[in-house]
Amino acid sequence: MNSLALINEFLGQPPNASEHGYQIDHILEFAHWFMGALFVGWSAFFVFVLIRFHKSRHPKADHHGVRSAISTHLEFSCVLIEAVLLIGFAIPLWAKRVNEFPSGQDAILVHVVGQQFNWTFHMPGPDGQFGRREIGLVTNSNPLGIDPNDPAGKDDIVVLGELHVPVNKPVIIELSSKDVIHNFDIPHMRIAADAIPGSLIPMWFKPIKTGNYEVVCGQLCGLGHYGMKGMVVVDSPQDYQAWLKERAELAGTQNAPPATQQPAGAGGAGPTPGTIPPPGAPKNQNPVAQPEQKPAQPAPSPSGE
Ligand SMILES: [Cu+2]
Repeated sequence: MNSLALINEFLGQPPNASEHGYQIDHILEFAHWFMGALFVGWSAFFVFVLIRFHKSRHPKADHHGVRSAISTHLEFSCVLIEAVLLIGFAIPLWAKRVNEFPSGQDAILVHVVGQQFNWTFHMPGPDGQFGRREIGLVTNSNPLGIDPNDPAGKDDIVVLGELHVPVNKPVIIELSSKDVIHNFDIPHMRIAADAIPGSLIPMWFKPIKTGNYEVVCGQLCGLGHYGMKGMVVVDSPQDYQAWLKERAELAGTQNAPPATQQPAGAGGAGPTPGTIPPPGAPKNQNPVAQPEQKPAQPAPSPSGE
């Protein structure tokens, strides 16, 4: 890191861990120094004016005012520098980020869904196909409402709060929200985008350093907003494969068809794989077997009502 970039560190920017991040950092670095110079310049000018035009030196107001054009030149220079910053650097970089997506074959594709107050990650599993999602199927044990009858969804991987990705491979995220507007922000990866209900927002990054990177919500989304955090773990390719295998095995048990559709004899005593509620869920709840249940409705009573 050069000494000029110290200003980013001083202002709390965490170290960059993504391929494109240095470009964002350069713009931020320049903008921060420029704003610092403006702050010092205008503050000095303010003090100068206070002294130069003090009442004791000008007992009577001068109706002609300032005759020198220097302040006009200064202001015009500021506008020019800001225009260059915006049109010359910021907009082209933004255009590159949103227009030049990596091709689907080289990239990891993840659906990220925000809700009050956590992030859920949805990966397609070994078949590479996302299962159908239906808001009416959302339950505590099926937070994304994956259709249990869709074969493409059987091997899907759904994880709450922690996403693993391999290093040096682009990650394409398709972002959405189940309730209000959130903002999916990974400060170390220099990316952030709003998660908007009803929209699928694409974004991407390429991690270049292994490690754990915090995900935060960048929009004030409710009382629990401060705790809406997650983690992106950038693994070595071997660690990533091991994680994927482990999650795929878990998915095989979690996304089993509803108990009512399992072959005779499959659902013996005790909970069947598809009906294990997540920790903390009401004990009598059997959401997978009741696909018509809406999330807003109260949990069924023990009588089966
Ligand atoms: Cu949020």
